[in-house]
Amino acid sequence: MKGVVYKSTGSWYTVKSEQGDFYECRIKGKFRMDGIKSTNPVAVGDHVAFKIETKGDETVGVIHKIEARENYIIRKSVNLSKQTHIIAANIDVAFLLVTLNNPPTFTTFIDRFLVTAEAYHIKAVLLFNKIDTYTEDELLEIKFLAALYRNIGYECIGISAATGKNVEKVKVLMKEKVSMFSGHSGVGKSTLVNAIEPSLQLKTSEISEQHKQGQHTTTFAEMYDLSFDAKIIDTPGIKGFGVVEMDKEELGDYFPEFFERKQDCKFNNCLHLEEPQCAIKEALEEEEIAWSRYKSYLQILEGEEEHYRKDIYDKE
Ligand SMILES: Nc1nc2c(ncn2[C@@H]2O[C@H](COP(=O)(O)OP(=O)(O)OP(=O)(O)O)[C@@H](O)[C@H]2O)c(=O)[nH]1
Ligand SMILES: [Mg+2]
Ligand SMILES: [Zn+2]
Repeated sequence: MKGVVYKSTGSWYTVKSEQGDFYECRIKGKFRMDGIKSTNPVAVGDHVAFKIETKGDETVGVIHKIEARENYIIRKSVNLSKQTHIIAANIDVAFLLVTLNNPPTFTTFIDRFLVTAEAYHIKAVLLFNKIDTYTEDELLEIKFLAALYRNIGYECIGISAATGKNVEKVKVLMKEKVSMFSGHSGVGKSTLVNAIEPSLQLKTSEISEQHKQGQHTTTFAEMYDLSFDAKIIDTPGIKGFGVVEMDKEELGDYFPEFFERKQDCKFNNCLHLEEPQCAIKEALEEEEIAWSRYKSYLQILEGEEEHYRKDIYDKE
């Protein structure tokens, strides 16, 4: 049988079959996917093949195959075991909730999120939440930010999870897709999910309660079916994405407005720093590229040694 993983606890996986039934499954044998040494070979969102095995009264599913992933998001383990934890797979849209204040979301945080979404090949959408609370000046600031990111090609929507303003527009983007919501604590992720699907209320509060008690150091994601043919993956404790491993030369490729100009740089391995005839620096001077984006780029580039480790991939 074929199905999709909705929940994982590390040793058990809840799989929904194509017929719509849920099965508790184990995995058989060793899985090595995408050359990653991970603590969990099967993740929420994975498309799997499984068999039903019956022993006496007990029926368990056994997963024997994982379909190739469209994408997946990982978290590095904190120790040096070179293991990664796959949080979720096959995500169609990643929404980032942004608030100006209460709490503040800085452009560097937005840009890190977007870079990671690009690297993961996940469509990213920015939701400027709490628009019911802003002053005229603050609304102008939101407009400025939305224009900046729209100009690069990202979809931006001003919403209010509290009043329901533009929540329908979010639902339209979610239809027939697997979505994920990210953002700092307090930006309104739970409120938005509840506005989108009031019947999920209970589940989301359960999850955050569990999280508050801090019992779960490992994060297990869970997928939910929504009433309007959409799915969300809830990842408690994940405010953004983890940082992806990449080469310095690669980073600029995840800034779309840099990527589209880089063929005009004199050097094809230009890092857009002090190199002569750099198309990115020129576009920056012409104000075609935002300084805030370039600042984020530098910050991520400089943080590379610290944040980006290449050795977590299993190179055997
Ligand atoms: N005025 C207003 N308040 C909002 C809006 N969205 C969320 N809030 C409030 O902001 C606070 C935080 O919202 P939550 O939904 O709990 O935020 P969260 O992102 O789930 O936070 P964590 O679970 O800690 O990550 C709550 O008091 C909400 O009522 C909005 O659009 N307008
Ligand atoms: Mg929450
Ligand atoms: Zn350059």
